[in-house]
Amino acid sequence: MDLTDVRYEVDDGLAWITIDRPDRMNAFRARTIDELIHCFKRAWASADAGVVCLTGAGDRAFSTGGDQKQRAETGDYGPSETGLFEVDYLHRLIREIPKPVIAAVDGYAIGGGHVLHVLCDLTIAADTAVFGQTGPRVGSFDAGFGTAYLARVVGEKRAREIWFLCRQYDAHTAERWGLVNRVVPAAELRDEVRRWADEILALSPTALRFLKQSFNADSEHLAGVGQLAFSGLESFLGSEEAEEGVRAFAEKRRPDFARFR
Ligand code: S0N
Repeated sequence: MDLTDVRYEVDDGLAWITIDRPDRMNAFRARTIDELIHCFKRAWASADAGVVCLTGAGDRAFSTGGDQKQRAETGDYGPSETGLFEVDYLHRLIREIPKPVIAAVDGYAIGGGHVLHVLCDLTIAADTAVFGQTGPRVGSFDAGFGTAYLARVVGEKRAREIWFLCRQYDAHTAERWGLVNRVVPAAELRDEVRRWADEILALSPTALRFLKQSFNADSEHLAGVGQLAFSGLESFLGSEEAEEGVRAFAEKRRPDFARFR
């Protein structure tokens, strides 16, 4: 597959998967999701890769979720290989790849980008990282792993706060809440990931595979909730209410949802 939106490199056992759309703050379109799926499968199949790191190009964003400019232009996330927008499949793949996945977050992990880091096994953040969900502001939601699994990570009250207020949280708050494993100065992010990967690479891959699958089994039913939520989202996205969120973002104004109460 020709990669335009994502970079894939393997360095001494560590596969770096980098969302490479810095001009869109590493927001993803349908093609980006196709490429991410391809790269995760490649890392899964590769005996050269024992650990995967998902990150974003540049220092402004890990990922800011679905590409809202694309959505404003075409009403969807653009063309994909199959015609499907397979973000829910990508979520499953990050969980199912039987190798530890580390998110390296510099800058914004927002919206669907935040969900991606939450689903990674571990998160290492730069001290400049910013976390949050925006769905209810831009007319979308991710009510599968994005809500219920998040609540397992940070607790119900905090997960509901994150979604119901759409605030942004700094890296130290995220660390205190258990949303990230470690915060380091931005310049040290890649070296820190390398150190964690090297520790993992010294361990039994089969034991790690069983452990990851065991952790997953306990929350696997959330995949069904996710499917239900994506069906709901598909119906919601064409609505006037969702459109108001997209238009407001494109027009750089606050959305007015009052008439939909
Ligand atoms: C990240 C934010 C907070 C940064 O704010 P800041 O620093 O003030 O910079 P801006 O001037 O706002 O941004 C700089 C430039 O980058 C562009 N940009 C930023 N984010 C996006 C984006 N997501 N898509 C496209 N462009 C983006 C800005 O437009 C700006 O460009 P210029 O310079 O040309 O004006 C702030 O930018 C922000 O809040 N961004 C939006 C974050 C957001 O709402 N993301 C989407 C949330 N929803 C999802 O991710 C859900 C997607 C999904 O999972 C899904 C799955 C299945 C089916 C449907 C969906 C769905 O929900 O649609």
